[in-house]
Amino acid sequence: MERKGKIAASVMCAGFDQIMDYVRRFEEENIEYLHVDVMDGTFVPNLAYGPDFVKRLRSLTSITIDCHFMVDRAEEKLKWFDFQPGEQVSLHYEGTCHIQKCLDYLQKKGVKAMIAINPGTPIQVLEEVADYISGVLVLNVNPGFAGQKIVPHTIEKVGRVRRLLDSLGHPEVYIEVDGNITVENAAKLYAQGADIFVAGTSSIFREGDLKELIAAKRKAIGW
Ligand code: S6P
Ligand code: MG
Repeated sequence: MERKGKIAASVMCAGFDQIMDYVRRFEEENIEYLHVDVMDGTFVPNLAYGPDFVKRLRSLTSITIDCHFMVDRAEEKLKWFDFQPGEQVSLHYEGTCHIQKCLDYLQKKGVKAMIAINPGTPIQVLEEVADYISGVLVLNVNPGFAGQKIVPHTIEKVGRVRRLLDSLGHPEVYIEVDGNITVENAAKLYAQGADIFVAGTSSIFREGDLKELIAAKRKAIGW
């Protein structure tokens, strides 16, 4: 069966004065998701987008929001955001001791709840939450910043995650990959079973024609 990977364009990689120009281009190119990194300065050593930004962005585009929640105590901060049915939100396993409760809260709102795992986090943690998720976000870098190099073992880790989910009876749970997803890494991760590919400075926010950069990325992921 033909499997076409989807692209989640990372908003943090657009200069703040260029975000909406990029969003319009992404609409023309049918980019599937806008990846919005939320960082609280404690879970990761960086600060980024809050509830007002996400709300405004949602009102300005029809592209689905894909929110990557890199925060401590997600159980409190989640409630600050008015996530909508159909949107995608990934929560770090390492960021809350109430992961099942948070995922369940999102799923009950009709939000596609995802669990995110850092490069050093064992995949076995997925076993206890596989019934409460739509997807898994596998971090290919330690989160916090754009422009980092991939942690090598995270490529084959994606294959292990795919096989684990299948063995748990969840072939429908999809896998997103984030961090240094170059065209070359995208092809390798696609072969391991990844479904959604975050696009940042390594692929589309760089010198060159945006249409061509997107086409090259699509080609690597089954288009
Ligand atoms: C990193 C963040 C990512 C980046 C993205 C940047 O903490 O979660 O979503 O925005 O990885 O892409 P690149 O190609 O610069 O690594
Ligand atoms: Mg991210």
